[in-house]
Amino acid sequence: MDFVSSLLVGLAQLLCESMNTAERSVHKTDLKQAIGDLETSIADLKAIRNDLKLRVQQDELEGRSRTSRATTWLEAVEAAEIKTDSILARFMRREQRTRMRRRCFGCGADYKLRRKVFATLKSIGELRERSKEIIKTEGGSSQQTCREIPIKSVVGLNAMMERVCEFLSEEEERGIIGVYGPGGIGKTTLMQSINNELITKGHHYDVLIWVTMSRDFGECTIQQAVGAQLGLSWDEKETGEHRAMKIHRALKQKRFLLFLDDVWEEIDLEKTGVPRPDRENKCKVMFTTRSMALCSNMGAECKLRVEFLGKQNAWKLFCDRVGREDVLESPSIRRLAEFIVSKCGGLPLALITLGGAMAHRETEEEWIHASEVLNRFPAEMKGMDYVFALLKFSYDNLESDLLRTCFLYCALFPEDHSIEIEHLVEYWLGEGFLTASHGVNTVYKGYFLIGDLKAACLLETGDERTQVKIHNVVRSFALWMASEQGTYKDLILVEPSMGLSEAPRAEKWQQALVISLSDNKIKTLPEKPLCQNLRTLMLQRNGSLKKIPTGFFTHMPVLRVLDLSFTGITEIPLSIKYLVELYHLAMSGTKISVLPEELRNLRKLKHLDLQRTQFLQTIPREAICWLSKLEVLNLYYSYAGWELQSFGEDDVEEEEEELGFADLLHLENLTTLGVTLLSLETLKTFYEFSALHKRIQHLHVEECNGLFYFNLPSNGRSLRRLSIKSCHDLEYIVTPTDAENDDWLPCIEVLTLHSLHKLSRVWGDSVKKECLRNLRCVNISHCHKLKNVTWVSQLSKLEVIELFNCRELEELVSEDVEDPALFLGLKTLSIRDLPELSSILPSRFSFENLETLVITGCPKVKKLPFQERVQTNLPTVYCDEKWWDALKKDQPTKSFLVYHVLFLIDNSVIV
Ligand SMILES: *[C@@H]1O[C@H](CO)[C@@H](O)[C@H](O)[C@H]1NC(C)=O
Ligand SMILES: *[C@@H]1O[C@H](CO)[C@@H](O)[C@H](O)[C@H]1NC(C)=O
Ligand SMILES: *[C@@H]1O[C@H](CO)[C@@H](O)[C@H](O)[C@H]1NC(C)=O
Ligand SMILES: CC(=O)N[C@H]1CO[C@H](CO)[C@@H](O)[C@@H]1O
Repeated sequence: MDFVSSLLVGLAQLLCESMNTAERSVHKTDLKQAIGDLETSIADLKAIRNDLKLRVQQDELEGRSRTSRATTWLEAVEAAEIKTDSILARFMRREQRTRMRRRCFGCGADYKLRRKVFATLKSIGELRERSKEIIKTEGGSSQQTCREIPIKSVVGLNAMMERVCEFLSEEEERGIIGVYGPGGIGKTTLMQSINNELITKGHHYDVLIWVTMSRDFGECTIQQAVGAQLGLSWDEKETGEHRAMKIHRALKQKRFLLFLDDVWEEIDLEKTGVPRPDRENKCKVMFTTRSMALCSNMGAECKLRVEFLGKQNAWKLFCDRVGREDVLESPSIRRLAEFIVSKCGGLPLALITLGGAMAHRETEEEWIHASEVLNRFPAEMKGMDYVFALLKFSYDNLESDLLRTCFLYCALFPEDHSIEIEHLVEYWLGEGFLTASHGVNTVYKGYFLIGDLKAACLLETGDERTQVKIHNVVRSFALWMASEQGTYKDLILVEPSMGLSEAPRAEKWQQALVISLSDNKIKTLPEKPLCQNLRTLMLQRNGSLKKIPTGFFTHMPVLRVLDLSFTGITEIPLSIKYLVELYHLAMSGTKISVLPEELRNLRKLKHLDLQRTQFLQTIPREAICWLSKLEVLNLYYSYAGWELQSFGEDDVEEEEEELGFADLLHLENLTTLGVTLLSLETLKTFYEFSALHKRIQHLHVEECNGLFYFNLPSNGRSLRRLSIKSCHDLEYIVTPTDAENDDWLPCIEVLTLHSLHKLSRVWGDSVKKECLRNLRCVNISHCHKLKNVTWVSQLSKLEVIELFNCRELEELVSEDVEDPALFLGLKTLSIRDLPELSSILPSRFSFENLETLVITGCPKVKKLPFQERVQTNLPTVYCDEKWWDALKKDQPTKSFLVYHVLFLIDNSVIV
C-alpha cells in the first residue's frame, strides 16, 4: 500500500512540475474559490434533493413506486454528497496543516484536489440540470399526473371494474362514488386498476389525481397531494384557506377525476379547494373506505360494496401466489391447500399473504403444520400479523368501547355460522353490555350497534336477513384481540364447532372468563371444574351431551350467561342453585322434563329460554315465583301444565304446586312471554289473564277442540310467533276490528298453521297492506278446506312460504288479486302434495327474487311462477323429473334451459 501511494505521489509531482508556476498560483486562489462554489452548489443540490424526496415520498404514500430515473438521480446526489464531504474534509485538513506548519502542501496533492473539486462541481451542475427534468415530468406541472400503478392481482374484480367504469363514463350524471368493504378486500387494487385502465385505454378527463389518505390529516393530505400533482407550490407557512384558493383556481377549469384511497373520516372537499363534482363540470370523485356510513357522510351518490371472492376466484388467487402448480397437484397437499383457502373466506389480502407464505413449501408435512397453526393460532402464521394489523385499524376506529366489546363477542360463535341477531342481542343483554336507560329500548339499541358493526364492515349479513355473520379472518382477528393479542390466551377458551368429542381438561377451564364449546360432539364434562372467573359458558348444540355432572356448577360463582340449548340433556343438575349471578339461561330444544325448585336461587335471572322443550311437564311454582327480575320467559312449544284456577277465584291455594298464569302476574318486570296452550280450557283460562296478553310474543295453541274462531289475545299487538295446530273445529282467526288503521298483528314474523281441518279461510277479514307487515314466514299444512292463500300477496316482507298437504288448495294467489306486494323479498317457496293446485301466480306476476323453488306432488301446475323474460337471479328448482319433462313439452320456450334443476325422489335430492 505504501508503495503504491508513494508511487502516486511521485507521479503527481511529475505532472505538477510540467505546469508553470504562474498557473500554479492562479490555481491556488482558484481552489479556495472553487471550494466555496462547491459548498454553495452542494447546499443548493441538497435543497433540490430534499424537495424531490418529499415528492417521491408523497408518491410512495400514494401507492406509486418512484421511477428508476428518480432513483438513480437520488443515488447520484448521494454519491456527490459523499464526495463533496470528503473533499471538504480534505481541504480543511490541508488548511489546518498549512497554518500549523506554515508550508505548502505538496503540489501534487493540491492539483489532485483541485481536479476533484472541478469534477465534482461539474457533476453537481449536471445533477441540477437533470433535477429540473425530473421535477417537470414527475413532480408536476404536466397534465398527466396519474401514472400507471403496478398492481399485483385483479382476480375476481372484473365485474366491479365494469360497474365503476360505467359510473365514470361521460353520460353518468352522479359525481361521487364510494367504494366500501372490509380491510384487505381489494378496494385499493380495484381503484388502481381503474386508474390504469383509464390511462392505458384513454379517457375524457383533463387530469387524474390520486391521493392516498393518511388517517389523521384528511384535508391536509388532499391539499398536499393535489398541489404536488398539479405542480402548485406554496411554502409551509401558507394557510389551508390559501392553499384551497390555489387549488380551486387550478381545478376550476379542469375536468378532473379525483381518487381518494382509504378515507377514514368525513372530508369536506370544499374546504380543501376541490370543486364539488356536478353535472356541469362533469368532474368525479371516487373514494374507498371501510365504512358504509362514511359513504353516506361523504355524500356518495353511488355506493358500491366490494364483495368477498367466490370459491373459484379465491382458489385461483391463492394458487397464483403459491405459484407451484406441481406442488398443488398432489392430492394430499391440495386438500390442505383447500382448507387454508377456506380459512381465508375469500378475503384477497389473506389469500395473497398465505399464498406467499406457502410459496416455497413443498412437503406435505409443511402444509400440515401450516393448516394446524392457522386453525389454532392464526396470528402466529407468517404474514397474518400484517393482515391483523390492517383489521385493527377498523377495530380501533370503532366509535366506542361498547362497540368493540360487542364485536369481539361475535367471535364466540363458530366459523361461517349465521347468528340470529335476536339471540346475539339477548346475549349482550345477559352479559350486561346493554344497560337499560330510561325510555330507551335496550333491544333496539342492540340492533343499532349491529348496524354500526355492519357499516364498519366487521359484520356481514347472515344467510337470512335476521342473521349476521362474522368473516373467518375477521373472527380470527377478534379472537386474537380478545385474548389480548395472545398475551392472555388462557382467558378465553373458544373452540366452537371444532369437532371435539371431549371437553378440554378441567385445568384449561380454570383461568377462563369465557368458554365457548358450542356445536361439538362433546359427551362428558369435567365433574366439578373450578371456574372462579367464568362469566360466559356456551355449550349449545352438543347433541351428544346427555348429562351434566351433578356438581358441575358448584364453583362458577360469577357465571352470567349459560347456554345449554339443543344439548341432549334430560335433567338439570341441582348445582344450578349456585349460579346466583346468572342473568341468562337458555335451555331450548333440550329433553328436560322437570325444572328443579332450586332454580329459585337464581335471583338475578332475567332471561329464561325454554322454547321447544316438548318434554317439559313440570314447573314447580317455587322455581319461578322467586325470580322477580325475570324479563323473558319463553315456553313456546313447551310446558303446558298451567293450573286451571282462574283469575277471579280465591288466592292460589297452598297445595297447588305447578306454575299457573296467576304466578306470572307477580313477575313485575316480565315483558316477554312465550306460552303453549294445549286445551280449550287452558285457552279460556288464559283469556282471563288479560294483563299477560300484551307480553305474549310467542304463542302455540294445540288441540283446542270446540274452538271455532280464534281470538287474538290483546289483539296480538306484541305477537311475533303464532302457531296453531290440530284445532279441528277452527274456521278462521278473528282479526281485531279496533286496530288503528287496520294494522293488526304488526309484529308477527312467523305464522304456522297445521292440521286445521275446517279452516276455510285464514283471517276473518281481508288483509290490507298495513296488516302483518313484519310477517316473514308462512307455514301451512294439512288444512284441507283452504282454496287459496291470496292474502299473502299483501305481505311485503315475506321471505318463505311453505305449503303442503292441503287437499283442496287450488290457487296460491288467485287471478283477481289486485295490487300485490310483488313478493320482492320472497326467497323460498316450497309447495308439496297439493293435488288440486293448478296455479301459483297469475301470469302477469313473477317471483322476482326467488332463490329456491321446491315443487313436488302438484300434478296440475302447468306453469312456473316466473315471467318469461330472463331474470337476473334464477332460482334453483327442486321437482319431480316426470313433471318437469311434461312441463318442458308444454312450453316451447328456450328460457327453460337456464334453470338449475334438481330432481327429487321421496323428497330427497338425487344428484
Ligand atoms: C324492575 O325493573 C326496574 C327498572 O329496571 C327496577 O327498578 C326494579 O327493581 C325491577 N323490579 C324487580 C322486582 O326487580
Ligand atoms: C280464496 O279462498 C277463499 C276461501 O278460502 C274464498 O272465499 C275466495 O273467494 C277465494 N278467492 C278466489 C279468488 O277464489
Ligand atoms: C314448517 O312446518 C313444518 C312442520 O312443523 C316444519 O318441518 C318446517 O321446518 C317448517 N318450515 C319452516 C320454514 O319453518
Ligand atoms: C359437530 C356436531 O356433531 N355437532 C352436533 C351437536 O349437536 C347438535 C344438536 O344435536 C347437532 O345438530 C350438531 O350436528
